[in-house]
Amino acid sequence: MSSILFEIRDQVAFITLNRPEKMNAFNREMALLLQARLDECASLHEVRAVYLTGSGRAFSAGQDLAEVANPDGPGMAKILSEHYNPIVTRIRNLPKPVVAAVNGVAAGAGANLALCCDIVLASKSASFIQAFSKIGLIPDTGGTWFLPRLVGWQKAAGIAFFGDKIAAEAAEKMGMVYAVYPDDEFADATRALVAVLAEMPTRALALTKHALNYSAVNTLEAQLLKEDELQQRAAETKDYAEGVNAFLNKRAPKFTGE
Ligand code: LHQ
Repeated sequence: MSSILFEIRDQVAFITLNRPEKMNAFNREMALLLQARLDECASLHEVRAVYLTGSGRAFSAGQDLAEVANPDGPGMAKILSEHYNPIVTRIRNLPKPVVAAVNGVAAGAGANLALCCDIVLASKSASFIQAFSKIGLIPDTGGTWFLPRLVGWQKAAGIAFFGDKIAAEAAEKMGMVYAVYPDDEFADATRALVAVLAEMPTRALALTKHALNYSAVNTLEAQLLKEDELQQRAAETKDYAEGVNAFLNKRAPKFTGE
């Protein structure tokens, strides 16, 4: 069985981290497979949203620590530059919404993989652990970039230093998570939400994502200019024409992602 499951259904690419006996911890094979699947998501026109989840009771426990301990394993610098960093940049640059459906514990690089997605949804029993400090490491996989932006500097420092388990509802209150669902409703509710995203004006969502990426580093003046440029591009899409036409004719729009 592959360590990454991949299925396209109703314009959504469903990606499942699939090493349940290891809490979906990442080894090299799984990281490279995830990169390849994200590339497919970017290139396939039929994919208009991505849904990332874990199989079994975890989302992901981060790096497979047995692989790091193995003297024949890939080594620290290689692991970050070849495994995780390319995953984060692929997700942030993917011109489609990426939903992290955090079905259980998300620890270490697994937590920060979730946090780099566009929308983070969690089941009530899910949790987030910046496990790094417990083993003498620093938050990686973009954690030191995303965490302070999501929860503010003070909470980010506390979460990173103490490495405490943050329950889904607390994570939602802090701004790490968009919504939390009861465990027995989680799969249906999150699939319904990604289905909505897949029928939205994909180009506009991609341009919104692009603008949000810039907002994290831009001045207000530069961001206003960026909005001018991106809004012009949005206005040139078929979906914009369809949206306005549908509104004026008092009918539901039918967006195609063009
Ligand atoms: C695991 C793991 C795991 C291997 C559970 N590896 N087997 C980047 C670059 C280079 C180097 C290092 O790291 C990084 C980034 C990182 O991600 S560093 C952080 C790595 N992750 C952690 O430190 C988390 C370690 N895991 C845990 O703290 C717990 O397992 C959690 C809280 C995730 C779950 O706890 P439990 O629900 O009590 O489950 P468990 O501990 O019993 O785990 C179940 C099995 O999964 C167990 O195997 P076993 O054969 O005994 O049943 C664990 O050994 C295995 N597992 N995480 N990261």
